[in-house]
Amino acid sequence: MSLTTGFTTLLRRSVNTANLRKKCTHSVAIIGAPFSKGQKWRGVEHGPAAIRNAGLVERLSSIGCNVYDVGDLHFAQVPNDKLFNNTVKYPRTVGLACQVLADEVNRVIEAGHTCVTLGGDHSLALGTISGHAQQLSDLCVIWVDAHADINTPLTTSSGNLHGQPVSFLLKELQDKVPPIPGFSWIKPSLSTLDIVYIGLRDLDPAEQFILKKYNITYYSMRQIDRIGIQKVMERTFEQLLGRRQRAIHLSFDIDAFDPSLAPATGTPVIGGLTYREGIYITEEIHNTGMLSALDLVEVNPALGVSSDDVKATSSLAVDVIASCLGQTRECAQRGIVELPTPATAFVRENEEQLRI
Ligand SMILES: [Mn+2]
Repeated sequence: MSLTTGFTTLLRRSVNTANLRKKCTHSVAIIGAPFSKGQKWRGVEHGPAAIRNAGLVERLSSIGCNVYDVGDLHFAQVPNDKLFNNTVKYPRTVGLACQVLADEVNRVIEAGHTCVTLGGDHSLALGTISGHAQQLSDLCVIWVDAHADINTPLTTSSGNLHGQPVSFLLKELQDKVPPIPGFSWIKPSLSTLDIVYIGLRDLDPAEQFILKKYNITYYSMRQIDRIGIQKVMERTFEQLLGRRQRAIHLSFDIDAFDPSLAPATGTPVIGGLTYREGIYITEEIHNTGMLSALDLVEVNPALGVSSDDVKATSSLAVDVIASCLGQTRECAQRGIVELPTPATAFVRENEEQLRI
């Protein structure tokens, strides 16, 4: 272990201790963001309902969270929303939805909740991260995804904005991002050192160029195979939290998982995270005590082949969120303070029956 790693571990331990009490009274706000215009498939707007139906609120309550479900936001479709540059689809509609969402996230964070946003497609992260940064400008981002979602409006081949949100957020990229209708309200809030990708395995050529040229840290599936998820998380925290403790924004695309685990999603890519790798990531993020907002996006109940596919994908989403918020595979020791003994367990009536 290097000196820096040792120091980081020490720092993280002290934060954990400081947050132990906070965990018991953890307040979590859930925002439903039923939005689909950042990509081509219908159905992803039903993601929030699918995740709620898989028992999200009950699960979070059962692990000790105080849950405030603010319900689903309403997103208007802007009329005559023409292509930008003959390529980028629904710019005004996506821009407006993200603005509405940013305001809500801002409000929820200001009120002191941990903010959970249920997507919806990944273009929404532009709104959640912007809104989060309006309250906590020093935040960092962990982006768990099969894709980097970092095309610019000038490099995208599909024109879908769910493949572009990161390019709008990075300060260093702004001379490459044209002003597009619907997005004038956005202030880029991140530097390239403030974001780490995990799970990548399907990158466009321009995205590869951007990651390399701007020296953005990413742990691809190959890298996870090479060094293991434990090292990946250690290095991630060393980069993002090693110098100072600050809020984490986790943007989790369900397609980071292998499609065998999360089949109901729009852009599945074979060779993704195992269940254990995904849950390890979220457990470690919880253990930092610094998670302030998380997005769970791209669950599309219309795309499962069977209802089992949809159930598997939605309950995986619930597991990810719960594990971000304290559900653990370790002994949690909740509720029970003492084991029952025969003396305390039997009521008098039973005792009498035993005598007979
Ligand atoms: Mn994504």
